[in-house]
Amino acid sequence: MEYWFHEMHTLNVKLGIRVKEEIAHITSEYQDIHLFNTYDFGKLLVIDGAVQTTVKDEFIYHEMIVHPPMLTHPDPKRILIIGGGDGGAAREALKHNPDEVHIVEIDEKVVELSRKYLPEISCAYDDPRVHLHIQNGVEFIKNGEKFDVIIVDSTDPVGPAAGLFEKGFYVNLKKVLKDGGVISQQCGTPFYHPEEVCKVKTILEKIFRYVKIYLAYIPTYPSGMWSFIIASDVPIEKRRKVKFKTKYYNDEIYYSSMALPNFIKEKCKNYK
Ligand code: AG3
Repeated sequence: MEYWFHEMHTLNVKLGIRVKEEIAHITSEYQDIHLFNTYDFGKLLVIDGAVQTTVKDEFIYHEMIVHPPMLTHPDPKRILIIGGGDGGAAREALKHNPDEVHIVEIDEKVVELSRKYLPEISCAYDDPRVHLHIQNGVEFIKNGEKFDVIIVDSTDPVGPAAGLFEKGFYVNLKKVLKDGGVISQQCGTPFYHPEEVCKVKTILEKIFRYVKIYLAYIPTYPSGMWSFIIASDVPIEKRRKVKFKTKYYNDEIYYSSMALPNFIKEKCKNYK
């Protein structure tokens, strides 16, 4: 019998990925987590029915959520990742030779499962510079420790991650950013939900001097068109070149990913 994983992208559109086997299924305190082995995308991590990452296309998301903010900062040494329990963002951040990378993940089951079954993504945990905090990100940043770059690698803005898309969170985030600090966050699909990224942009513009939306193409996410946002009080410029091998990111992509189609620009212009 053929076995397919489906994610509903809208009420009338769904993505199907043919599955070889289910590796694990855990209902944690916060969410429902599945790990599948699939034919075309390798291992697939699903939370509450939404694709989080696959071994085949995770490089696009993880390189793009990490390298633009890291290369905007002149010398990022202390990095905070909020969410990102699979370790993929930390793996990319380590390539910039920071002193410390702190991961604040609310759900220890995501970490356990990723460490056990997704070593190609979670390998960052073996590095002594990586520190894991099992805690709610909203609470963690109230402790006042400061960082050069903060990356918000969360699930969709519903359920446990909803608080990571609200003004109060961003105000506190800025308080724990050192001078010249830079933040990035994943902001959903601008094809189906341009209002989500425009909302975050509007909030961030009240808090930071420079804010830019940027895009990447992620085959297993709704519509394939994905948005991220970068914000800082220093101009958003590429201050260094990458010194390591990348599979998606390159120096041209730093700027080209920030070139937006008109439907997003217009949505954001009219967003109140
Ligand atoms: N976090 C963002 C996943 C959002 C996908 N949404 C969806 N499929 N509806 C990914 C975490 C990877 N470290």
